[in-house]
Amino acid sequence: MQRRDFLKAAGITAAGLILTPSRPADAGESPSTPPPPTPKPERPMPFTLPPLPYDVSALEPHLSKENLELHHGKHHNAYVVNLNKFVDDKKADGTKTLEELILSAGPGPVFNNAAQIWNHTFYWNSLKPNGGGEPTGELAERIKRDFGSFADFKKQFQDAAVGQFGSGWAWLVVDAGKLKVVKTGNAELPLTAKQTALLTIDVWEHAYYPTYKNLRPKYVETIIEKLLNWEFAAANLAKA
Ligand code: MN3
Repeated sequence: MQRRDFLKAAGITAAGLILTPSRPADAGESPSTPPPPTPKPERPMPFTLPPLPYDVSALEPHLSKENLELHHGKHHNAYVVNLNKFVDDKKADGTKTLEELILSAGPGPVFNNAAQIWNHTFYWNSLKPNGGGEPTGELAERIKRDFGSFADFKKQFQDAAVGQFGSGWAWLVVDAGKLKVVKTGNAELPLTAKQTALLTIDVWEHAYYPTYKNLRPKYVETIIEKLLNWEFAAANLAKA
């Protein structure tokens, strides 16, 4: 039998040969030589931290680079690490989408971490450098129809964000065809109330303390005037 035929018959492929760990020629077989570690089977991480949609310093001076490094790199990432740990421990189903997990988990740590991943990704997209101002087109008309004026919307959004007691979120949503401002506590989100989110502001203290310390009203006003991404809101409205 030719060597090539033998390898074929034995089911050994060229790739298989390459993957076989090689040992140094002088490793010998002495009993003191530890066996090569058995590699852990590769398990893909079902949930990943989406990158920021802009540079980490792109929202300065309104939100500092340090603020975003902490908020995205530490807080948002921690929710991803936690949820993957729950999947590893068989406490969460890693084959589900984030939305499916949020809707099926029930109150508790799996819901909290899944929802916070979703909320933060939505928050980063709700902001953009040189944002703010007023929306145009369909969204502008719907705001006028459902709030009276942009100024009335702005006041409601501001009041919700400033008035949320403790940690939570302020949202512009579509609820049964009507635009509304709502606020949610902790990790709660419009999805569970069958509302479609258009924009959000994170009012957990970690969102603004590095830049604004305790001045939540100043943070909220700055977000609305300088950073809101109305194109993102319009795209969400189109899908609602
Ligand atoms: Mn946050």
